[in-house]
Amino acid sequence: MTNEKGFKSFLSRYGRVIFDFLYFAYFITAIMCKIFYYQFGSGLNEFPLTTMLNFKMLLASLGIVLGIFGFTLFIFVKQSRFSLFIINLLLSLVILADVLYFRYYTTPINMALLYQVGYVGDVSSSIQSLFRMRDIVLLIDLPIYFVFRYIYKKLKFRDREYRHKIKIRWGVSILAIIMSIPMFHYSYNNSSIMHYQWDRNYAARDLGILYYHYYDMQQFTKEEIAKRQPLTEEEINLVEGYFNEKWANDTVNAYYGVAEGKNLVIIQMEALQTFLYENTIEGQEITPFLNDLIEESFYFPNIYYQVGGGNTSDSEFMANVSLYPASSGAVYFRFPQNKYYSFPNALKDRGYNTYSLHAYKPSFWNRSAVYPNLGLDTFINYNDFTIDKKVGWALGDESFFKQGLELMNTEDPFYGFFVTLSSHHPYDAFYGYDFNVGKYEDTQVGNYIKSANYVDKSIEAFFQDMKAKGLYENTIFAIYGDHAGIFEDQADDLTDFLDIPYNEYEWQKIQKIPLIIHVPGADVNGRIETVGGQVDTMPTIANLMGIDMPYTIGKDLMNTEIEDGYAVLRYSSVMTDQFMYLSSTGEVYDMETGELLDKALYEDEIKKYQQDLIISDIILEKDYFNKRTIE
Ligand code: GP9
Ligand code: MN
Repeated sequence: MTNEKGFKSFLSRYGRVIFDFLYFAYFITAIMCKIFYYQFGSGLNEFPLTTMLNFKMLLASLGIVLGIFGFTLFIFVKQSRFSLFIINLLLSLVILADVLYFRYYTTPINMALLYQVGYVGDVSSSIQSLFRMRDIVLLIDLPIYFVFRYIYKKLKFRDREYRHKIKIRWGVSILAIIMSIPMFHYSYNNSSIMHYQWDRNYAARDLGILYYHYYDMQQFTKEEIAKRQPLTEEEINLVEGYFNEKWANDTVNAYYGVAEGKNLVIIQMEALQTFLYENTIEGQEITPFLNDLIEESFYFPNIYYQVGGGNTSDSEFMANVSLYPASSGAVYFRFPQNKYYSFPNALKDRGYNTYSLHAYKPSFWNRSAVYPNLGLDTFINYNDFTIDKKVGWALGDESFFKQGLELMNTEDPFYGFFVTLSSHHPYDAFYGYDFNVGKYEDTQVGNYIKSANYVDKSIEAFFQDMKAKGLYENTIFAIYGDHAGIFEDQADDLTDFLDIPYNEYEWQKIQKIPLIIHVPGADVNGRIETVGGQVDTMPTIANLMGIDMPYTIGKDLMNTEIEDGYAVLRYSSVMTDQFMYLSSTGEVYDMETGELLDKALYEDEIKKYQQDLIISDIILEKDYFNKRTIE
């Protein structure tokens, strides 16, 4: 009797509080389980559970969950159970969307998708096919809220305990917020945040899916605000003046349309620099196939790479859009949804099917979000290939080309944008590759040379396949390297191989990538020594295909006099056939001899060329073409 009485009074005194605690514990556990399901189900985090990486991810996630819980409780202190239920529902739906999206794109959903909601109808069948029964765990706990509600009503707590309960709720909320901060900060401070600019999956892996969404929203909002700022009068005058002058000077159009109506194949080769071509080692040509091809093609030996923080993806952007990449970070992450006058879109208008092909995860460099906006309609990626022969990061280039060709519809006119991968730094995959590199055997430079030989063979096999399918004659090919492959840590071996001294001038001089444009059957070829950069590829191809692309920053190299050639690098160095201005040293060198020149004499010319960067940055950062076209 006394016991029962004691229990009753205990219940009437603390019943509500205990009830609250049970519900709060359920809420936190449920969200943590869902996060766990995402992190390990996606494979971003791997067992064993007890690694430092997993610990930091779980700690950061718990910190964030406690923070969300604390704030919700603080603000909605009177309707806390219902508010927490709504939060749980929303987070569950977001994580479910992440799970489904990840299964196809190997990345969680992101804010940039808001621009693509129109496509949801097209993908609803694939959403269904991506759903697995076990995903129910993300929603299965939701009815528990109603169970709590039912029991609460049944228990009929006495109203005089109400104030007591509110005070405790405030206390709990503040405690949760205070605890959340060091938890999150410990993990945050011990993670490599800078990696997130290359692949946001790293943000999800290191600090959990909730942090990923915060990071994504923060970046998205920043760019959205910046690009919504109205264009100033000065910016409009600058951009319009620039294009008007460019068009007025665009008077010669040699070779216009020689490849009109042909299919287009662009091969962007990973990390291959110009010095590998038309070069030998131990008496053998490094790239015998492409060396022969050069003889029957337009070959441009003086093209500098112009990539910035987006490396491969910046190179892709320049080839398809002919604008410079972003002044910092990767343009694919910073401006994925701007309005661009891209070449794939122009080709689509002319009835081409457009493909991008790359045998790596579609999330990398934000490709899956950017390609549709560039008009690259079908992205044939890692998920679509059979990884029958791995070389380095993923599928070897040889199989990549072979399978890629089969995966495209080549019955109708097509544009295939092939981005190779095997020759990726540090070339370890080529230890033991059968090609004699003499004293460079087992060095990075040696492996790099071998990788170039492998890529050469892969492209040769691809050309054979194109011929066997009867596609070769009706296709224009452009082949180029995306950026440097050997960095200054290997300067000793490389300068030894090239027999050049090691200094700023000589090093910059080899920062060139090859560009080969091959038009079968047209009997057009030649060596074009004009200095240029990656922004020039697209206008050059467009001229050959007879397509006008007025809003390009680059120039048509076929129609630029040698003395008018130049390349501005992303960090504002300038290359011409006369001089080299290096922004890192602030010096101007004679391009031929490397002698120092009087900078004052070149300042105006340098500024004139650098204007390209200023115009391109306005177009990107203000999303210029979304606001204005130029008549
Ligand atoms: C990854 C590949 C490599 O998909 O394109 O990118 P990189 O590291 O060269 O920028
Ligand atoms: Mn690359």
